[in-house]
Amino acid sequence: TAGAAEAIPVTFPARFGWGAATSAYQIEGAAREDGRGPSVWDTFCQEPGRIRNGDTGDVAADHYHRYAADLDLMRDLGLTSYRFSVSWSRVMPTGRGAVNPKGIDFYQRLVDGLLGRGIAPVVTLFHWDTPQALQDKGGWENRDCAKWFADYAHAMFQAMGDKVPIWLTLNEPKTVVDNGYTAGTHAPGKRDRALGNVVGHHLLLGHGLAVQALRSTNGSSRIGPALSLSPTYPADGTDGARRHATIADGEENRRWLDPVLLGRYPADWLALQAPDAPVRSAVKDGDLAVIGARNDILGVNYYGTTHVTGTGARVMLHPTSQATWQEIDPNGLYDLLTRIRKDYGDLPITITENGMPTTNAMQDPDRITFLRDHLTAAHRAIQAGVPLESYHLWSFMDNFEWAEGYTQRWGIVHVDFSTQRREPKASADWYKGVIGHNGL
Ligand code: GBH
Repeated sequence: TAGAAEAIPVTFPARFGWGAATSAYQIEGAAREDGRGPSVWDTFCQEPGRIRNGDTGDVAADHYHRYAADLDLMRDLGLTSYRFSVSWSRVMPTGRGAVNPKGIDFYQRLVDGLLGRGIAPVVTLFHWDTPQALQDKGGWENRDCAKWFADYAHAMFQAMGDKVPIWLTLNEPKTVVDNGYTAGTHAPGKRDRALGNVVGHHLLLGHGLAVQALRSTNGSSRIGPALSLSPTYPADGTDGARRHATIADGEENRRWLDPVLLGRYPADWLALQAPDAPVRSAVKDGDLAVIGARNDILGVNYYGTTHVTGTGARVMLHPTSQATWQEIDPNGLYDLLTRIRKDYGDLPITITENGMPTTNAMQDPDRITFLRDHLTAAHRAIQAGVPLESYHLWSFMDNFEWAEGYTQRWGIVHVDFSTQRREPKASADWYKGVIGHNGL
C-alpha cells in the first residue's frame, strides 16, 4: 500500500558524500586583491546592460575574506564534501607563467580548512572565468588555450594535488558555448555558434590535456569533467517529436559525453553541422584520443528535463522555477543516471550540482521539496546499480547568479549582501537532518 511504501526509509550507502557546491566568481569577491588578474567575467560585468541591475562579482559573498566562518558553517551543517572552483586568474594573473603565491595560499588555506573539518574538497579548475589576458589572445577560440589550461592545472596539481581527492576539469562547457558564444548572455558575450563549437572542442581538448597532466604526477587524486546534462523526451507521441528529442539529446548530452567517455563525436550530431563548419577543421588527428582518455569520475549537473515537439520547439511539461529555463522533473535524474550507466558503463558518478532558486525568504519549503524529491530519485538510481558516490546541492549559499546578478537566490544559506551576514535557511536545517540520518 502507499502507506507501507512511505514507511520504507531512504537510506544511502555508508560513506555517501553529502555536499554543496559554489564557484569562485560567484562567491569570492576580492576581485582586485592580492594580485588577482581580471577574468572575462570582470570585463563582461563592466559592460552596460549585460547583468541585471548592473551587478558584478566584485564583492559577491566576500568569501575570500570570510572563508573560515563559511567553513565553520559547513561543518555545523555536517557537510562531508564541498565543491568549489579555483579562480585561474587569482592563481595565474595573466593565465600563464609563474603562479601568484598569494593566490595559491588562499586555496591552500581553503583546502586545509576543509580537511581540518573533515570535509572532502572537490575542486573545479574552470568555472567559466577565463583570464582576460588569455581572452585578449582569443581565449578558448585559440587552440593554445587548451595547453595554457593544462599548464595551470598542472601547477594546481603540484601545489595541492595530494590533498584534493577529486579534481574536476571544466564546469559545463556546454554553457560556455550556448551562453558565452551563441546567446551572448554570458562572457565573452559573442553570438556565433559556429565559433562556439570550435570553443567547445578546445575546451574538451583542455579537459583531456589536464587529465594527462594529472596522470604525469604521482598522486592518488581522481579526475573528471562536470557536465550539464538533461534527459530529452518527445513532448507527444509523434515521430517528429521523437526525432527531435534524439537531436536534442545529441546537443544536450551525447555531444559532451561521447567525446569524453567514448572518444568520438556522435555521428548524428556531426552530420548536423554544416559541411564547412569550422569545428570540423578544429578537430585534429589525435585530439579525440586525448579527450577520450580514461576518466576516474563523472560530475553531473542536473537541473531538469527537456521536452521537444515535432517542430523541434522546447516546451515545459513540468513546473518551472524563478529560473524560467528550469523544468523541474525529479524522475529525470533517475532516467539520466541509469542511462549514463547503460550507455557509458560503470564510471563512478558525483552529482556536482542540483538545486533551484527561491525568493529572499528564510522559509524555503519549495527547495526542501525539490531536494527531497531529487534525493529520492538519486537513491532509486543507486538501488538500480548506479555507482553514485556523492551529491552536491547548488548552492551552499546565495551568490552572484551570472546574468541574473543577485536577483536569484540558489543557496541553502541566506546571504544579506549589504551586511554579508549568513543565516541558514529552513532547507539548510532540513539538509543537516538528512546528513545526520544518512538519508530521508
Ligand atoms: C549552473 O548552470 C552553473 O554551473 C552555476 O554556476 C549556476 O549558478 C547554476 O547552474 C544556476 O543557474 O537564461 O535561457 O539563457 C546551469 C545551466 C546554463 C542553465 C545557462 C541555464 C541559461 C538559460 N544553465 N542557462 S537562458
